[in-house]
Amino acid sequence: MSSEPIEKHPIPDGFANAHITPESYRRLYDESISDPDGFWGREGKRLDWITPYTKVKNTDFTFGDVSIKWFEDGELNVAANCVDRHLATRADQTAIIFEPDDPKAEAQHITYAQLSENVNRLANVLKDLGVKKGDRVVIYLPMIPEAAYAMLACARLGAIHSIVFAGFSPDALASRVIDCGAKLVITADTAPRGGRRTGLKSNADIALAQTGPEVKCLVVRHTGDDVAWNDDRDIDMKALMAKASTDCPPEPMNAEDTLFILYTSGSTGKPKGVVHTTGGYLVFAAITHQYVFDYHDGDVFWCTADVGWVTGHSYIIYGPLANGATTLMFEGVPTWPDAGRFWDVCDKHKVTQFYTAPTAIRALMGKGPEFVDGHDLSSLRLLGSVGEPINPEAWNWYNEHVGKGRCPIVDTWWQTETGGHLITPLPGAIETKAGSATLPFFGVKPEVLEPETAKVVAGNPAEGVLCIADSWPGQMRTVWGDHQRFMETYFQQYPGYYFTGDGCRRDEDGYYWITGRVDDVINVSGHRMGTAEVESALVAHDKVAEAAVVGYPHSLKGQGIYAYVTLMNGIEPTEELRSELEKWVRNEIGPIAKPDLIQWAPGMPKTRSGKIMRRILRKIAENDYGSLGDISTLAEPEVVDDLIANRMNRG
Ligand code: 6R9
Repeated sequence: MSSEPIEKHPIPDGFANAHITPESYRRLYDESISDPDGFWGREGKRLDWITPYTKVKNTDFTFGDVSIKWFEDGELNVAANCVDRHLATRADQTAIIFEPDDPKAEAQHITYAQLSENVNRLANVLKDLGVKKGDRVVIYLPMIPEAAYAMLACARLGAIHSIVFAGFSPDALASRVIDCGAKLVITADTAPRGGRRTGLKSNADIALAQTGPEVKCLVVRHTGDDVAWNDDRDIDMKALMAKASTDCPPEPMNAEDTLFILYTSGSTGKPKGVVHTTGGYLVFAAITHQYVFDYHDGDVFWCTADVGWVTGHSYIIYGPLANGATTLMFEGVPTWPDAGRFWDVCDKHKVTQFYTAPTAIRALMGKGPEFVDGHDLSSLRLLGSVGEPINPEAWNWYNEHVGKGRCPIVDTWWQTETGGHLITPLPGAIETKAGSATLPFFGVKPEVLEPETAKVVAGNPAEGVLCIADSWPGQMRTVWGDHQRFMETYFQQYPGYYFTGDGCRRDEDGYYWITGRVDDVINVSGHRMGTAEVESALVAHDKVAEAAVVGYPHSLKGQGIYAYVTLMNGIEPTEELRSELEKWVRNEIGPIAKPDLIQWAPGMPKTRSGKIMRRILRKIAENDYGSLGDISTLAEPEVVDDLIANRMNRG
């Protein structure tokens, strides 16, 4: 553990009137832990309830009996909370600013009245297609306003949406459609990004050929590009919306009815469908959006994530819209037409809070300060970071060049499973340190445990695995269709706790520093990837006998994907085969899963019982082969010499 004192950045002057101050943080945090019913019973009232709840928290982390319920006898509708209830006071306020990929195309300002009209029309379209409460709808769309309409239209009807990131392959799309039993896929003709176009409809065609004819396809004609059309299955969304009524009554939903499923990678098996429900999730998304970003009326909030990830769900759509905010949706990429695009957009729309990922910051940092330094950026009050630990160089660059030293940086640690921020600075209450997620949000009780003994490490400093001792309203409720897997993944290893999968240390001031995953999950440009997923894609190739995948430090992506591949007998390792395998993984999963380095491994380091020793593979991939530790238990220790001699990362 480093013993150098790390400089604390004080609360900036402009935050004296923040929603949460140092004093109220302490007081409310203590209350939220000692009296969760009192704290959340009050906070739940930030939403409009059709039937008010009388119970607040009813949760059990006991392995075998895990059950998580919040506000369980209340009824509400998420779309009514994100749209209808703002109409009396905000009908003409912009709800969504849409900034298209092409900087020359005009931005759209969609008011709450227009949002309401579009959501109601689309809900009626879905209803006419037979979508009812509890049905699943898969959304495979680019970052366009229709993605927001589709999410909210599902919520209005009580249908469960599952968004599949538009960068995923047809196979990945098909397996999710099948796993959740969706009856409808919503997609678009093509998706422009960085001046290039991806054929989403053509991907959906390949996926739907695998799912059976009962799944219909609703298509947004977004670019107008020509696409294949199957009259029995494909439906033009905008044409039907134009004819649909603008009035579709919201379905009353129980607080514990499922709002959405979002697939995420774990250390084993196929991605799992993380289930979030209606009441607790929305309360948590709304309160964190308001307090962590210190959102005030009139602010323009921009989260650069994609709606295909949880960050897009909670902080582009649900949190901001529940709060009646103005939220910006950006279709493009940070580096096109040049590395100044983010800052052009900030200046153009007078963005006040800007929330992005360290991987984007590092990429822009690498292009040089000239792309940011010429920009005004005086509208910015706060910066945010999410997705992976932010290294101090990136933090300092973000602070100096983007925030001009005036803006607090909120480094928000959370997960798909947590629904919203769990450990994060509150800008008016908590001083920051570069690289630390700082302190827990209200209602969150982190504990550091010894990985081997599961004992709580008391006092500061502490180092170990990060667990959470009690439930918070935004917590995932189950894995879709597999409650057993939910319990085994999160509640078995450390009994009585939610296990996050992350390692961490807590410093002398009680600040948390997330050190990264302790399981076989790697974090590539802020995207979660199970090494097992990439391995199973590789071994599905007929020339591959065995594959082992690990992460290694990558200067832009945080972690890169390093694959060790053993070929079938008699197959020659060639450069052509290497690129064929790269392409193969892209097609099986998506571009984000493409291995950065593939090493031909005539043999894998295995124990005598046949288990691959990943610890050794990780060390070699990290170019840290001097400290391999004990390899005497290996079946064939000599394979290690070959792997070291032919290692791919010599950086
Ligand atoms: C929101 C999101 C979750 C994993 C998580 C952790 C890493 C996210 C972080 C962070 C350090 C932060 N992570 N935010 N690590 N500091 N501020 O990213 O969800 O895609 O499920 O990833 O990302 O390892 O366990 P998700």
